[in-house]
Amino acid sequence: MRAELPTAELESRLSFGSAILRGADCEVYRSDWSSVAGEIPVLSILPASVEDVVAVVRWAVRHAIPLVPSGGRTGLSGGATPRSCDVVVSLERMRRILAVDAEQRTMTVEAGVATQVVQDAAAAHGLLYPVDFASRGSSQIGGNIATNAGGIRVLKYGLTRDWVAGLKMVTGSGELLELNRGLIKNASGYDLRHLVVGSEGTLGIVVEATLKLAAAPPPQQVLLLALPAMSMVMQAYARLRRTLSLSAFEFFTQAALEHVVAAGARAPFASPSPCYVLAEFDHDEAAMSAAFEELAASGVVTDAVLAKNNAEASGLWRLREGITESLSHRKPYKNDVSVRPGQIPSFMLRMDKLFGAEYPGFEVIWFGHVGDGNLHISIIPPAGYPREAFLAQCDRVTHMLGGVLQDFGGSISAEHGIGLLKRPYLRYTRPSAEVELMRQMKHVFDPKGIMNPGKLFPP
Ligand code: LAC
Ligand code: ZN
Repeated sequence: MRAELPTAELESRLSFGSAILRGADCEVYRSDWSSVAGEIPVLSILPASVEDVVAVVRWAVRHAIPLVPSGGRTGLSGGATPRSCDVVVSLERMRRILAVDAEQRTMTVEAGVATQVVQDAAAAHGLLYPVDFASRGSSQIGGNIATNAGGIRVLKYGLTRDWVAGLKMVTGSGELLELNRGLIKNASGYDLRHLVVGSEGTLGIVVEATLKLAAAPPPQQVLLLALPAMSMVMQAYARLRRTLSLSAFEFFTQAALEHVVAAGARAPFASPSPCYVLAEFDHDEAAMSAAFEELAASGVVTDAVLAKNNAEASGLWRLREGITESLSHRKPYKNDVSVRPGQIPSFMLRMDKLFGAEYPGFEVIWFGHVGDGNLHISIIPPAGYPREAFLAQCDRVTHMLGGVLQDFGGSISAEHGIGLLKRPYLRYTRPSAEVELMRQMKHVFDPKGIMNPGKLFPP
C-alpha cells in the first residue's frame, strides 16, 4: 500500500506551510502517552489551513485511506495511535489564536493551539480558560475537544464541553461544518457540537473552536491534608465545601506520594499517612482555619500544610500532578473510572476488596478527582513479572471492575476516553442499544469509515 498512495494529487491542493512527512519523520506520531505501542504511519500530513484539512479528507474519501487525527498525543487510551496503514493528520501547524473577544469572553483558536497557550492568552486579557491538567503544555485544544478533557478544576468549572461555544469540523465525508457559531442561545434542533465533543476523532476532524472564558478567580489558597484512612476522604470533602468555595479537591495515597518523592519532589510531612487531599479554594483564612480545626478535632485530618505563596502552592500541586509522570517508567495498567460523588465511599470499599483479592503482590496506586467522583487507579506488578501475564490479569480484573461499575451505574472512562484500551469494557457503561446508535451516527458522519478506524467501538 505504501508505494501506491496517490500523494501527488494531494500535494497540489495543499497550501504553503503544510507538509507531508514520510518514513522516520513519522516516528513521532506513532504513540501517545498511553502504553499502546502503535505503528509508524505510512504518511503524516500537517495541514496549515482549514481548506487543507478539507482537501486531505476529500482525498482520503476518494481513495478510502484511513485517517488518524493527531493533537498533542498526551492521551492515555491510545485514541491517537495509528496503524502502519493509517495516514496521520496532525494539527500542529494550525496553532493560531484567531480572535479574543474580552467583552463577550470568548476566544477563537485553531485546533492545534496548546491548552496552556489558550490559558496564557486568556490571562493576558484578565480572563481565565479554566480547563486544566498536567499535560497543559503539550495537549492541544482539538484533542481536548475530541476527548472532552476534564482535569483538576472540573469541580468548579466543568469539562471542556462546557467551554466550547462553537466549533468547526470537517466530517468524514469532507464537509466543513460550523457548529453553534459561538451563540449562547440557540434552540434550533440537534446540537451537533456536543456530539463532536468527546467523539475521539471518529466523526471528523475538529479544525477550529470558539471557547468561552471565565472571569479571573479571586486569590486561591492551596491546602494539603493528611488523613488516617481512605474512607474519610469524602468527610473532609463535605466539611470543606460547606464553608469554602472549592476549585479543586484531589486525592492520593501514600503509595502515590512515594513515587513522586522518588522522582524528586519534597515530602510534605515528616511522617507518612495513608492518604492525602489537596484542596484549592478562594482565599478565606477564617473559614479555612475553622474547617481544619473541626476536621482535626474529629480525627478526619491528622496534619496539614498550607501554601504560603505561589511557589509553595506549585510545590503542593506537583505532589498531585506529578503522579502519572513519576509512574510512567513502571508502565502501570491504568483505570480511570467514575461514579456519582456520593457513592465514592461505598465504591472505594468494593474496589478495595476486589483489588485486594485479585492483585496480591501488585502495587495498587489510588489517586484522582474524588470531588467529581473520578478515581484513577494505577497497577504496577512486582519487578520481573512477565508483561503478558500482568496484562491478562489486569484485563480479567477490569472486567470484574466493569461489573461493579454496572452495579453503581458508573463509567469505565471518566476522562481519558475509550480509544483502543477501553474498548473491551465499553459495554459495562454503554448498553448495546446506545453503542448501536453511536455506530449509526458515525456512519452518517463518516460513511466510508475512514475516521480513526478501530477506535472507541468494541472490535
Ligand atoms: C491525572 C491524569 C492521569 O489526573 O488524568 O493526573
Ligand atoms: Zn485525571
